[in-house]
Amino acid sequence: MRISSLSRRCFVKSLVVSSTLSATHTLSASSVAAQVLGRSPLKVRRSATDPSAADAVEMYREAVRAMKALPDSDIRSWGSLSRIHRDFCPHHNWYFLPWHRAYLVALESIGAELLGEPDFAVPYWDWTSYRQLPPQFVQEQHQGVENPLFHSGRRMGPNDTLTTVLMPFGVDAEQIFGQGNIDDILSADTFQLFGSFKNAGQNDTDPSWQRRRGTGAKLEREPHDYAHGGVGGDMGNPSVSPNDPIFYLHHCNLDRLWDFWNKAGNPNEADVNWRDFVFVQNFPLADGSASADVTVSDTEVPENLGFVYDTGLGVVNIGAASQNVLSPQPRTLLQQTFAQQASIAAATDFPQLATEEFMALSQEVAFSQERTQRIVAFVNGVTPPDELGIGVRVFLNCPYLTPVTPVDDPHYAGSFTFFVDSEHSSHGDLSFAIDLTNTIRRLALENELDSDQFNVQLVPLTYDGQVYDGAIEIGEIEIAAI
Ligand SMILES: [Cu+2]
Repeated sequence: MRISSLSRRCFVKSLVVSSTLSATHTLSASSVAAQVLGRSPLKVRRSATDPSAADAVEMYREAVRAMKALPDSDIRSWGSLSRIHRDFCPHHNWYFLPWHRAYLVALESIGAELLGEPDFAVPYWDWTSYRQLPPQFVQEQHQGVENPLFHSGRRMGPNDTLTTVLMPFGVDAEQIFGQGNIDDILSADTFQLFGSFKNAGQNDTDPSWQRRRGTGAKLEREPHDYAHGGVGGDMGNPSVSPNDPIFYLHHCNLDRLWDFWNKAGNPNEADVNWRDFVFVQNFPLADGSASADVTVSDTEVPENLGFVYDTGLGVVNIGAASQNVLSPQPRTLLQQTFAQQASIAAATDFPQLATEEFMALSQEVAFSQERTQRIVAFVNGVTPPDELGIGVRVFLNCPYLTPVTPVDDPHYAGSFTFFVDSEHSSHGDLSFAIDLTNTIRRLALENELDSDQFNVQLVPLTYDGQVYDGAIEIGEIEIAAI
């Protein structure tokens, strides 16, 4: 395992305690680094459901117990850590992955400190291979005392799987968490298509952009959002989701997929407004003395943060990012804006005429071997429903669509749900990116693609599989080659 000493130095340099702290609270760069970077050899994050990693789950159980035992005023306590997410978490924008990686590293450093176990590493919940909660999380008691990994109020009971909790919701868990969908997510060729899109208006690194909505890409929109809703209870609500100890294992698996995607040769975002962005004093240091700044580009390489995944050993090569600047392309090709927001009910059609040129381009993209472009539908300006537990299936050009058309229909393109609460969204600020490329290819092969229009169709459903008849407002639908 080689670690680039250069990147390590860069990380050390930029992870500084805010200068607003008094001198007595200022830590030297090297001690901050020692706390956050861990030590050599690197910690290994292992699968919580791998029987040989049972000790990792036991260590996590003890770390959670220790954090729950701290007074709430300690910035490392379980409640304080959860409130960091409530107060700072970015969702549905391009800081989603780096912010949650830094959050996991902070938790890991605190756990290592509290346990006196430098090897402490957060395990991950690989929902692709194991659709139940890991067994250590479902019993109220453990060895005669309260189990710190249990959390009351979950929708998902001890015998449930993501399949059984999502099926009534009209969602096929295999379509969301199955290897086929994960492979499709991993085949994204730009960072934003993989890890969610920036707010289109962002033109600097002002800290206010951290919480401004961009557009959720498939990784966030499907496995991320649906596991939150599927586990349910606090997990379904971004203000309190980290109260449930499964939260960190869920995010650890998303982080593992990001690492895997990078190690497969995909570079991160080259834009300086991503790379140079600073999460200001978001993350507590292991000794609880202060909270540190973290710069996005310093989160890119797990090895520099002191950990590796058991599935992704190897040296990452993402230095190419700066050479691989993607020229910003004009995105809008087909755009439909609704003067009054359109409200969806049952199965609602949004047909748009397309030029011959655009139809030709979309087929070229769909059949290209290189996959350097995608045809993506952006569903923008969405106001979520008042209730939790609503999802929307997206279909393309289906002539016989009804609310019960299944997701294995060739016209199906993807799903989105609402991991939001009133504190985390305002009117019309949600946006979802649905990759249409595979659906277009399928329909073209079966001669089911209309020659002059794309009809994006939205089907809202409730958790008990009924057509949702409340309002979900849509501001705009844009179809673009990106
Ligand atoms: Cu999350």
